[in-house]
Amino acid sequence: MSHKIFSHIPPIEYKGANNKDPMAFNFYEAEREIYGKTMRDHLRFSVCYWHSFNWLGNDVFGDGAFHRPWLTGENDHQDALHKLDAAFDFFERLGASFFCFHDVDIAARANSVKELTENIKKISEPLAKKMLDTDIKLLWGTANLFSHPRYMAGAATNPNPEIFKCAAAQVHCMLETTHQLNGENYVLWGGREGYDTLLNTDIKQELEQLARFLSLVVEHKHKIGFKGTLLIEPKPHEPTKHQYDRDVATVVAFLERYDLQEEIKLNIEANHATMAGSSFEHEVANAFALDAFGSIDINRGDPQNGWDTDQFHNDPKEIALVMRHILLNGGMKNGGFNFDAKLRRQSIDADDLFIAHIGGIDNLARGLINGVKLIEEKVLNDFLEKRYQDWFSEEGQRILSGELSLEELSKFAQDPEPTSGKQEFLENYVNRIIG
Ligand SMILES: [Mn+2]
Repeated sequence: MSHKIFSHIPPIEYKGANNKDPMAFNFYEAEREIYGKTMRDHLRFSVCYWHSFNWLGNDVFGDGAFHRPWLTGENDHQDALHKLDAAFDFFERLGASFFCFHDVDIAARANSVKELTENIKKISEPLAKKMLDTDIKLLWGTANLFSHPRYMAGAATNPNPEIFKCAAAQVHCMLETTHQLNGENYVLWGGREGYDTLLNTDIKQELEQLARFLSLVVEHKHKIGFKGTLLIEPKPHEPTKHQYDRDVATVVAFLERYDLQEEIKLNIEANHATMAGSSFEHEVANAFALDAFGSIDINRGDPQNGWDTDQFHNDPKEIALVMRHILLNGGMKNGGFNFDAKLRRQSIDADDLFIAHIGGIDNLARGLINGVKLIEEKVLNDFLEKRYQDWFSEEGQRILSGELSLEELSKFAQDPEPTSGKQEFLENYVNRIIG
């Protein structure tokens, strides 16, 4: 069939660190065991439908540049079936265990919310069969509440409750679909849950609406018995000037205010972290510190611009540092690394989609290996332990437990000898280890 554009590509295999075949893994050995778990189970990487199968390479200035035979422009059920075939063909050749999709990615184009629900139902059956035949699982499902013009002023935070109802209908459908497909998580990305100007926006009102919406989703999750985790994906801006879910700390504070912190965790996207002025490592470490870690959308931005370029991540050092936090906190649970990343517009060959993912997967595998090295050598952990050890003394514990008042502490205060933070030593050490 004309849509089999990957048929010339053999399954991607591990060929060793020194192999020069660009269509092979240098680091990712799916069955290699680390800490009693295979690399496959550590990484739980996922391919996303939207960038890889639903996008023609168009940008705000230019038209589609890619050859994607299943995107005919009709966007009907037949196209959806072709896309399904192509996507699973790709997942299998790559060796992916997981994928992710929005409602609109997988189904035929619809003119109404009701029609979208019908189209989702229609594609769900062949999709479930593909998953069963290939043993490829759904890392998470989500609803697109930002592309359709009805959502121009937000979905849950829209000034019009009729739009809130449309968003409710989409999430209702996708939460149930995700549940039926045994999805491991459900993600809510509030692309337009924010504002373009405060001149037309009531923040307090909109936050109340957002909290109500999330509470409804939580309630329905329990009603249908969905066991996966609900995840919010923080992003500071783009498409709106300001988004309410701007970063990990902001979302956690919001969830605590509305008593949702036990029900909703976070899907941290690497480039959203950098857009928020933090590092990816910071957002992951902060999510663990605040007991809110869920999953990761792995990508990167471009150091020379501030927008969301969604490039494939290619910095193994950053992954090693992130992996260290994940491993120290018990590893990935039902989250994973979803490649929310897209090709550059000039990468028009079918091979390019493989090469991009191979690089991304190898980068994660290399980061995992180096993250383990950072833990096993114990230099960082020993340093941290020593740095905070006085807090574990009897007096340190009395301060933390609240036994000592401000007045009592002021009586005992005396100037200690200063100690070095050793930042350069630690940086040099990390560079030496992960080279
Ligand atoms: Mn994302």
